Amino acid sequence: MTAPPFVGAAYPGIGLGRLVAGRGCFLDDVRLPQVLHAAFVRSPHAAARVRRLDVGPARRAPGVVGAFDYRAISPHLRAPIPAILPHPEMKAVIAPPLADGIVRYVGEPVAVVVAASRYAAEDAAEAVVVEYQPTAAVSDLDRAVGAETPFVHPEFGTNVALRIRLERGDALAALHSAPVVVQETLRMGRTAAQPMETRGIVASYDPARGLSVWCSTQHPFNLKRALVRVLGVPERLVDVVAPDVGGGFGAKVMFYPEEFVIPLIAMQLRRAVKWVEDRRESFLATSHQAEQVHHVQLGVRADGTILALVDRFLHDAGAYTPYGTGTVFNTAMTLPGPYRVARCLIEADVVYTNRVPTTPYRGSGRPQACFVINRMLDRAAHRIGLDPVEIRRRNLIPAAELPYDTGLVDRGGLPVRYDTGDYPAALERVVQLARYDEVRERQASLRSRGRYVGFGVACYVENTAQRAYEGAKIDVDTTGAIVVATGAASQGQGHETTLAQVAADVLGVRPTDVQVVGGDTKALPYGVGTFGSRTAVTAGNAVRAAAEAVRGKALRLAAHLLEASAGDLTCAGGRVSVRGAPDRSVSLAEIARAADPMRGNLPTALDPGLTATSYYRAETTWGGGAHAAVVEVDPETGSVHVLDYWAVHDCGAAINPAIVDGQVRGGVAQGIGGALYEAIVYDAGGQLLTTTFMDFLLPTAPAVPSIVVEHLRAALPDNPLGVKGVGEAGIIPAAAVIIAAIEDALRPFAVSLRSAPLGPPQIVQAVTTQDR
Ligand code: MCN
Repeated sequence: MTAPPFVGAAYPGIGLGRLVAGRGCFLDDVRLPQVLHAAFVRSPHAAARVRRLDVGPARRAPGVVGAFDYRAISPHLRAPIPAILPHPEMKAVIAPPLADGIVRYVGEPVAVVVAASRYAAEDAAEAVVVEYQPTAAVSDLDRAVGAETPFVHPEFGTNVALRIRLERGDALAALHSAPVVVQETLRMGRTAAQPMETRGIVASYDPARGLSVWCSTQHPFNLKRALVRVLGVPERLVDVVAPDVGGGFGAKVMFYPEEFVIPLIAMQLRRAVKWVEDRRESFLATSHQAEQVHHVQLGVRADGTILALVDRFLHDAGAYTPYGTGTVFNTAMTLPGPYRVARCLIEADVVYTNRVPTTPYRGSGRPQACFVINRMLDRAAHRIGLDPVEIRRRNLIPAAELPYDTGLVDRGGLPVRYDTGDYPAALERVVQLARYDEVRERQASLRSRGRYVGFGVACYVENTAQRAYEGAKIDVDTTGAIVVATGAASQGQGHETTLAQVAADVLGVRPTDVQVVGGDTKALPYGVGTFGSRTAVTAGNAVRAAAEAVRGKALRLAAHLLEASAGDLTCAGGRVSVRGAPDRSVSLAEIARAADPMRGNLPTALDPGLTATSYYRAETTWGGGAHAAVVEVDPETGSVHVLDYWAVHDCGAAINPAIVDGQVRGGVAQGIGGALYEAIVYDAGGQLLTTTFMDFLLPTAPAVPSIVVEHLRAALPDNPLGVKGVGEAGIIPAAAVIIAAIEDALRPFAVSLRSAPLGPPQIVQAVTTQDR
């Protein structure tokens, strides 16, 4: 019998396969002795002054060890919570960890109680006395910029936190003289990532060992830096670990109040403290995706060629701006998509409302941009009697024109330049896969029998790994175990497989021989985290560079041990051998032992240890592709059945095609959710009405068709692995495709669809009012 691989077998609870075997370690699995449990008191009002707050009754409740409000924690705060991507011109407000006399959204944390059990903490939280004086709330994005609106932050005298303007050429003049102009108000609503695992944090403190934090976060290294700043603890005394994270989808990127309150209380009480968000709390306290409303005009020639795009849009920040910018720039700079738009004017207002703050959600602003440009192309095509595929053909940037300068700039003021891609090839392939001609024939024949099927298509671009960096450290220990440490913790993206593959390829071992540790700040000096479809590019290339350095050192040491020249050696099967003389070889374990300066056989020119650390700083690389779908709509009930879905995408070289397929399919499923089901709804008073999965619908298995995914490998981007990101690619065009397909199905009813998500009531209304 061959020996089992090191990973997973020797160390239960780590390694590949543990998640499917139920041996993962998620946040709630982190169980520390004598841990206390926290429950937060949250605002029931969208806008109010706190007239009186008394945590005394909670302190006296059974099992309670402490109860805290802002006054109790503020003396221990050394700095405000930092923004992730601050913008110098933004009227930014980041909430303190607990409300300081004013609340600005339903769910804002006001006080916290810690007790021996979660039950005791929840009961005692109800005993906290809070008297609120409600004030007028801004619950609606459109009205937030109206004349009579109250202000979320009155000190600014406006609800507009930031206005951005991107411009190429004289778009207004071009629009004015365009023979055909289509105009629309398009909307994509608020939604929220719904990771299977909600947020949570455990902190323990010991004055000698410092602060140890486990957090269900996408950003462990940044969280460590923020904790150092906010709590004033020296860096060497703070560790953050992101254990297994059960989904993040962007919502676990930002810094949340609880992530500072819990460590602070652990330090005050010198006890371990744990808080795990429940689902209702997650709706109320975890960031949402911003609603956007676009007032857009597209001018085209009679043949459908784009002349000008003018878009003014509102982007809902919610009550605070803890993230800074990012999403709104993503929308603005990707609005032209893969189409040649010689003149455009894009203005966006980031607007405060009394709702949960918004931060990036998978796609981060690009699905909205894709929705807008593709909806407008469909409109223009319909107006001039052109096929929706044909209008795209006439406007896509040809592969020969890449790299292509869009004339726009990103949030750092740098030019937006599509590096590589073949957008027309993606469109042609998706149309071919869909058998477009047959779809039209089937549509006509079904229509004659009273069944309504429709076809939708959309093309997209995605800035991946936008000027991002990541680190990787590889250690081969004296048993031959290979550990790759990186800041890029996984939330389900399969990094343990793909990064192991990259290291294994270089080191000549099996991927199962490599253990990947993501998101442990003790393992690496400078790491970042996982977001913005960056890990393949950043961590992938950092792992490759570190593995090459380790391999180089292994060859040099082996040359010394085998008395051979390094150039004559090969690295395969976990051993370094002399080419042509396989019996003259040493294992990686033997080499690592030789690299031990105490007991080994280390030439003086080499540093000890079979280890290397590398950092990779990426240039933005642009993914892209085309998706298409066929849906059937019942005009009487408004129900939509997605019959077929095709996705053709370019992410450069795929490290692991099966994982890439999974990422694309998962993204499409989420996009179908965003098109048909998932809506965060507030009432006029700013109360959140969707706080359970009965109210907020997620797509279930029957709602997601089998999705055909094809990888298009255009020219490879300029990084050693030749990879682009793909984690968000699937979601970007999905809403544009589905809504277009519904509109196409309902063509006999002459409906114009302008928003997502669209549920049955909205579809029936569009049919019955023949909304044009
Ligand atoms: N990959 C590959 N070849 C490529 C590109 C990527 O094999 N050319 C692999 C990567 O090695 C990685 C996966 O595909 O295992 C995704 O890679 P990448 O595009 O680099 O994205 P990240 O790993 O940085 O993941 C972030 C991205 C984002 S921004 C969101 S949001 C998202 C997503 O990934 N959230 C997810 N996918 C998710 N998938 C799951 N299951 N859960 C989430 O929360």
